[in-house]
Amino acid sequence: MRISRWLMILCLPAVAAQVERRPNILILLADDLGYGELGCYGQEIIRTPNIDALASKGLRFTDFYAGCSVCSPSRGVLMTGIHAGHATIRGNNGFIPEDGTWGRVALEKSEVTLAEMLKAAGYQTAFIGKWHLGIPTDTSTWAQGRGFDFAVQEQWGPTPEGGTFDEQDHWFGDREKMIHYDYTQYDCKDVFRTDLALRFLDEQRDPAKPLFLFMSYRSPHAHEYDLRETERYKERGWPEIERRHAARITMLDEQVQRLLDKLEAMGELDNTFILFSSDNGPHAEGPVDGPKHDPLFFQGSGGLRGYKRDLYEGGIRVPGIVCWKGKAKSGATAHPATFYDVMPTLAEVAGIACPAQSDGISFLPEVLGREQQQHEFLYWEIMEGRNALSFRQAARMGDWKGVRYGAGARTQLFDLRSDPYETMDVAKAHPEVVERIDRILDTQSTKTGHYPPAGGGE
Ligand SMILES: [Ca+2]
Repeated sequence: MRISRWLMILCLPAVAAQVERRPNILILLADDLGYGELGCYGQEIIRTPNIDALASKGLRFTDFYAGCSVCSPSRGVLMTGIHAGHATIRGNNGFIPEDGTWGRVALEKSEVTLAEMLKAAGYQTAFIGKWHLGIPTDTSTWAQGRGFDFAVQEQWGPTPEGGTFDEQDHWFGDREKMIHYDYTQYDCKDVFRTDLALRFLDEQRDPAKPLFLFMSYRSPHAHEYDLRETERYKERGWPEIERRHAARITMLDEQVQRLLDKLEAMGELDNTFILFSSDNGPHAEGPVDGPKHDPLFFQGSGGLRGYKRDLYEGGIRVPGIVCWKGKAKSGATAHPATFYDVMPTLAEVAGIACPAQSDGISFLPEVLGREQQQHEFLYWEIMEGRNALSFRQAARMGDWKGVRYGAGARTQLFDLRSDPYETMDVAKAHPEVVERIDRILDTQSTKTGHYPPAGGGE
């Protein structure tokens, strides 16, 4: 009797703590990784066994979409749950009316970030890697200023002191400490970032709180020119830029596993909701004066039309893998979901209300095998240049996909069910569908001085 009472006293608080403890949340975001660049999405050359294994244990979305087709706006949509037509950031650079120039635009302080939402719910929040949502000269717009307790951020552009940030430098918090990334010390930048994550978990993890960790990787973006690694795929005899491209993806795959192994060793993995994705489709870029990566070399878009900056499927449809041990169903789903669904999804995972700003619908029911609410439509837009032709819009409504290239341009229409590669514009045959899509495209883009739809600013 005495022993059992002692056992009860010993066990009860632990059980209660387990029940109360919200799940950890881990976002793994690749940079410019195409729909077809993982084995689990049909890639036959580049090896990604660890991410493939993750997908086999969880749910693989076949129709998962980034927030936009280029870095900043896509990441802004992910971080705020607001679609690109309502978002503050709609291109990597925006028009700055105050001085008539084009430059970086930061998330508005009125827009709640994922980190702010989860921090308010008691999470320890951590960010490592590429932020791309702030103004270089204003650290209040950096990750540390937007809800992350711990942040190490790669930064480039002008410094407040009138200099230029070295893109290899990674800054802790509010510029209180800098670590220079030296490629001769690591096989690639994502190894360095994973080392930072493991050190954070060893030294600064607060076990009393659930964890939100956002790993914002570099691979396979073209801007990592210098690479110590020289061995992977050497025997294939490919052009060096293609060998490096494949090697970076395989190394990213290895780094994901290192992090998962660490979380498992800490006993944190089982109660972790994991989302793996990419911020946009594959690129066709390389060093300024060097050869460019050919996205067809490995069929990076998986055959989908278009690449980074396109609003055809190849620019926006990306890998989307969710794993949550014992909870997420396994297999594949064709439920169309997108970056602005992530905020309501994570709010539901954490058991909290989603900020009203979000345009998204939680896809957690789909992950858990329950009845899933569908979108009436999905919407994207991008303003990457400085004239009306640079303004692009797209909407998906069921299997219909409408695309407009240029402000005021005619809407192209594709039937994704019969034509997933968007080869046949069937707008003329379906004027009633075009009319419905046009209504979406005409109403979903709110006005913003940073991205005037008719261009201008020059
Ligand atoms: Ca990107």
